[in-house]
Amino acid sequence: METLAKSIGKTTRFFDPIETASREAITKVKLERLKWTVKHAYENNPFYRRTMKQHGITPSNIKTLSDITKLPFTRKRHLRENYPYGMISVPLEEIVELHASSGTTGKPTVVAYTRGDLENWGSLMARTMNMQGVSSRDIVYVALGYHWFTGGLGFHYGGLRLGATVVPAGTGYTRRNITMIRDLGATVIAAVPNYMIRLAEVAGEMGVDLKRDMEVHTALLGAETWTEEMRSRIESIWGIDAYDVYGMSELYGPGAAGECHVHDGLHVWEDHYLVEIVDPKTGEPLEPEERGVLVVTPLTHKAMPLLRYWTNDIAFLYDSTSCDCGRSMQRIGRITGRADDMLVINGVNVFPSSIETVLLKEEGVSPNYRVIVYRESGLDKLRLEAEADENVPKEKYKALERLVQNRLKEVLLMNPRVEVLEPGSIDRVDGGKVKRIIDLRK
Ligand code: DLL
Repeated sequence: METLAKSIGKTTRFFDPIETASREAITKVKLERLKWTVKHAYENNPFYRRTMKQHGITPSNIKTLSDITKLPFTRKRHLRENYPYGMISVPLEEIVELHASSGTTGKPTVVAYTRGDLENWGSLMARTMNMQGVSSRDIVYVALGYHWFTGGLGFHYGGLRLGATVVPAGTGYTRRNITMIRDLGATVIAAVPNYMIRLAEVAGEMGVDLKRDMEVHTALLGAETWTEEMRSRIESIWGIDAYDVYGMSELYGPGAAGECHVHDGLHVWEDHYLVEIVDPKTGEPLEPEERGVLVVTPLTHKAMPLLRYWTNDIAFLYDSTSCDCGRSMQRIGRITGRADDMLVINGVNVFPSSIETVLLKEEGVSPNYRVIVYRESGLDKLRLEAEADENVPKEKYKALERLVQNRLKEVLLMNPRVEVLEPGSIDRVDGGKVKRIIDLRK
């Protein structure tokens, strides 16, 4: 994995030859590794051995890639039930790093890495970042959490592997971050999309001009749902390219998939991850281009193999595996939400991302918003609260409310209440994920 293929300009430079391998070669690697993973889980993990026995399956039943559907799904609750070390499939002394989710909705989920796992993760992140135009000449400013969260260390390891200069900034201290991004001449920022907007707001307050005073050319963004409209906004405020990076702690962290410069879907690193899209209700496989739950089987995880992990993220698989960037790895559409984020409002399915798309089409409204759903006289009602941009005078708020309301009406097939608020009125977690949905019907 380590060899940097010949450099022939940004768009055709590959970190690993497998990125452009033939479909036959990719399928061969996937099948070999799938067999290894199932055997490893069966032989070294009591939870998987028990589950597979209950389903009457042994590793020898996995002969083709489609045999994977014989295996049951692994869900987050299985990780919680086996807290803290029950999913680990190597002796504890082989574990060199542990992370855990914050555990706000139950016990935390612990994820573990052997030294080999960390090397794979670093290589996959290097591959992703290289695809997104990062090189050894860059100064990568990592404005993501470094503690339990995998975001900070994921970009850190990837940057180191590329030979870039990595700044482990973390989140918080936003004014200091602006000063350091400027003074160090950082060229790449890794962050949560919303934090790029926050940084821009604070830079404005400090009189720092993002285009004149900064060297940043690229932002590597992920960890929460974001839209094309959010990308356009970030790109135009900063004058940079913004790339989508997908991952989750259970899949090492960031770096399971990412966008190339074509910005049309995210390439999945198929030699390390086998992905399926299934119906959220029945679990049956869906066709390409059909939206459903992303289910992932990591193919090289040693410390914590997972079989058919139900990510709960909603995406679709592209029909074609050819891309203008030259990579032959399959693509998924950007994540549009989590299966449990989907709101059913008077029988209509609505994702927060479709609300964001409408909202950000309007000049003057910021991406700081939240949606409150409640019930009145037996009917579902929706209130959208969104902050105005800094430069919008208060007299304009009412007109903005009407504009957004009219547009939302068409998407939601109902009449929402819209409130435009002063900048800074909605609580946010600095650099963290924002709670966009408040469902008072539950
Ligand atoms: O968020 C890892 C990560 C860090 C990915 C930085 C990308 C960049 P978790 O905290 O375990 O890990 O959260 C994983 O975040 O199941 C998705 O719901 C969401 N998510 C991650 N990347 C994206 C993305 C990290 N690019 C959960 N688009 C996942 C939309 C994303 N949602």
